[in-house]
Amino acid sequence: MFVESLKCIECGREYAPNAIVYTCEACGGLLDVTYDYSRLEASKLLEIWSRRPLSVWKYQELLPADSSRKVSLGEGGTGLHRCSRLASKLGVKELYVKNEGENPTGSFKDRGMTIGVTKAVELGAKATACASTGNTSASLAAYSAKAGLPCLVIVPSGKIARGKLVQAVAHGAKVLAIKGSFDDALKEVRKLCEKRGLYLLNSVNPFRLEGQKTLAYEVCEQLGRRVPDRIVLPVGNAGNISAIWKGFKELRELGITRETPKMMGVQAEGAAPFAHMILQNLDKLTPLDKPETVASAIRIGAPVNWSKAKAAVVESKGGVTVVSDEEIVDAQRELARLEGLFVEPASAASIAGLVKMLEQGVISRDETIVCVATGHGLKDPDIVVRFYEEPFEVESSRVEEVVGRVLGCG
Ligand code: AN7
Repeated sequence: MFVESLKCIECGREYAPNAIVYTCEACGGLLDVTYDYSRLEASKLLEIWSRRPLSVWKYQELLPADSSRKVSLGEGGTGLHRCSRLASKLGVKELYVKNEGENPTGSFKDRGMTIGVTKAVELGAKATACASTGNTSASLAAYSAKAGLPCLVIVPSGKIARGKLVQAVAHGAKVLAIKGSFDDALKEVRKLCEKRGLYLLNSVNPFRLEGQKTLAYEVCEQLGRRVPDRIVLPVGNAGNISAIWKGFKELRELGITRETPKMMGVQAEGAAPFAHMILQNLDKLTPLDKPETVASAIRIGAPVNWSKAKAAVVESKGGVTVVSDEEIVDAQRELARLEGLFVEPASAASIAGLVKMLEQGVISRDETIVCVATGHGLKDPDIVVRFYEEPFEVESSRVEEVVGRVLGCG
């Protein structure tokens, strides 16, 4: 492994890579995993990688966990789908969707959890824990089961999608539903982890984000060692945008690519503290007390990774936008019906955000654009039932007549 340390992004203090520490003990800043890139040679890496299938662990030289002990369910290697029908509707030249719903538990979280839970095993953790808007808990529950570790998840009561809750229960996690928001749940679980020695696997855990950065390597490879002009993705706790940006920066640092994409974050109207900070050019994030959106995965008022994500947007010369719930559901339906990709509402925010930024002239139509669809549509079936049209109920004797009337093909 080529890991050097865990380094505070605020004050620069360093910690040993095997320390159980989530934020800087001196200043409270977020930690980043650092590597000795000088010992890595691009041509050698490319040669080794060319012999391995597309997956998170393909890139083990740039990961902080021991691949010989990996806790894996076959994560990563998701499709990068060229979306020609949607592109022509939007008048865009080259549009792709990276479909993270193809991961083992149906979201991008699996990229992080395979590394995070492998690390938990390496560090001798007795149990894992997280707070969650749904997908983190589903993923952590599955990887903890695979590792044989007990898992505790705390979710905001009544506020997470059914499919996700069902996954956490199915994999045997202890699920506590607290009265409060995701942000309240995260506060509680952080305290518990400090006191009881549970291993925390929210995205404040620097190891988890290392797994998530592999999306950048995959996109580059799937485009034939090309870098897109833009990456568009939903922002909740702001870990994923930070992780993916790191991945692209590393490829440039290693001399594998020359360019980096502009990172474009999308938030929902009722839960947009990060977007507002960027749009108003503020130095600090002001948390939102009661976030609300149909996209329950990103119903987050106090994104813990805001400072990393701010750097991602600023350094990449990217941007942010805000979309309404209606725009999110419309985008979800469009993607499902034009491209055969059924994604959950938070993921559809990336498409809704693209539409908005094209209208605003922030993104131009001749760019190569990758939207990240972070989770599978089946995670949240209730949204479809609520917002889409009902199926027709009909007596069997009247099927032909009704089909003729409804479909106009009688
Ligand atoms: C589908 O599961 O925070 O900006 O606790 O499930 O990295 O937080 C989920 C987040 C986007 C936002 N899309 O990513 C959780 C949780 C989907 C998500 C996000 C989430 P970050």
